[in-house]
Amino acid sequence: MSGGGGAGVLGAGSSYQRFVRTALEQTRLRTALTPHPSQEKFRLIRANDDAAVLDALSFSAPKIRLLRSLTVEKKNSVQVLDFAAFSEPEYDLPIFCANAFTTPAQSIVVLDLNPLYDITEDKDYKDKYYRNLMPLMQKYSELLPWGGKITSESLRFFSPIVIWTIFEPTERNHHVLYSALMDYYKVWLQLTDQATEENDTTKVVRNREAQHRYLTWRAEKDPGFPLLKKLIGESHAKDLVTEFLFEGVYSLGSKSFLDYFPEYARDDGTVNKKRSMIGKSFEARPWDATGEFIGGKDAG
Ligand code: BLA
Repeated sequence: MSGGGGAGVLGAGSSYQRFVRTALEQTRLRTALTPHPSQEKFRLIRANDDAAVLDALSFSAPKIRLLRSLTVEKKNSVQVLDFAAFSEPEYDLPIFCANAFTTPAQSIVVLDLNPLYDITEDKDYKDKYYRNLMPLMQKYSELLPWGGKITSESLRFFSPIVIWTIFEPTERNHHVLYSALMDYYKVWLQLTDQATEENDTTKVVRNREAQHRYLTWRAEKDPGFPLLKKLIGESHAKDLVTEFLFEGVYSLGSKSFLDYFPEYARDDGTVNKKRSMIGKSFEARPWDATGEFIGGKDAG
C-alpha cells in the first residue's frame, strides 16, 4: 500500500460498515436484539449534501439499554463511525465507545470501554473491569500509539485501556483498527454476558446517574457536532445527539450539564461553548502498563 490517499479512505469507510455488520452479528449470537424506539425517527435521516450517506441503527436487548450506531460516508472525503453500547442501570458495566473520524489525511480514533466510575478514585471498579484487560491495551499500544495532547476533560471518561490515536488512513492501519474494534467489542459482550443484576436500589440509582452524567457530557461537548450540523442542519443535529446518539440524556436523570460540570458556567448562567476549560494536555499515555494513573493533574 502506498499510504494515505483516496483508496485508503474508501477502504476505511467500508470497514466501518463492516465493523457494524459484524458487531451486530456477534451480538445476535449471544442475545436477542429488539429495534429501539429511536431507530424509527433516525433510520432514514438524509444529509443536505447528496454525496454524504448517514446510516443510523439502534437496538435494545436484555441487559442492554441502548446499542446504537451511526456511520457517515462521503466518498473521497469523510468517513465516520460512532458506535456505542449502554447497559441497563441494574448493571455497572462500562460503556462501549468506538469513535472514528477519517479524512484522506488522517483518522482520529477513540476506542474504549468508558468506565462508569472514576477509576483513579474507585479502585474496586478499576480492578473489577480493567485489571485483566491491560494486556489487550498492550497488544495495540505500539500499532495504535497515543494520539498526543487531548481535551483534558475527556480523560475522566476514559479507562486505562483506551485507544486514543491519530494515524494515516492506510489499508494496514485500518486493518489493525478493525481488529482492535472487534477485540474490544467482544470483550464488552463477554462482560455483559457475565454481568449479574444489581438488586440494591441505591447502587442502581448510582449507576443510572453515572450513565446520565456521561450522556450529559457527550450530548453537550461531542467533537462531532459541528460536522453533523453541517451535514443535516442545526436542529436535526441536536435531535440526533439528544434523542439518538445519547438517548437517555432527557430520561435517565434530571440534573443539568451545569449541575455535573459547574466549571462551564458563564456569569449569565449559560453553558460555556468552549469544549475545554482546562485546555489540552497529556502528551503521552497517562497510565502505565498496570493501569496506574501517571499523568498528574496538570501534565501539560
Ligand atoms: C476530534 N474526537 C476528536 C478528539 C477526541 C474525540 C478526543 C480530539 C480533539 C480533542 O482533544 O477533543 C473523541 N472525545 C472523543 C470521544 C470522547 C471524548 C469519543 O471525550 C468520549 C468521552 N468524531 C466523532 C464523530 C464525528 C467526529 C461522530 O466521533 C463527526 C460526526 C468528528 N472528532 C471529529 C472531528 C475532530 C474530532 C472533526 C477534529 C476536530 C476537533 O478536534 O474538534
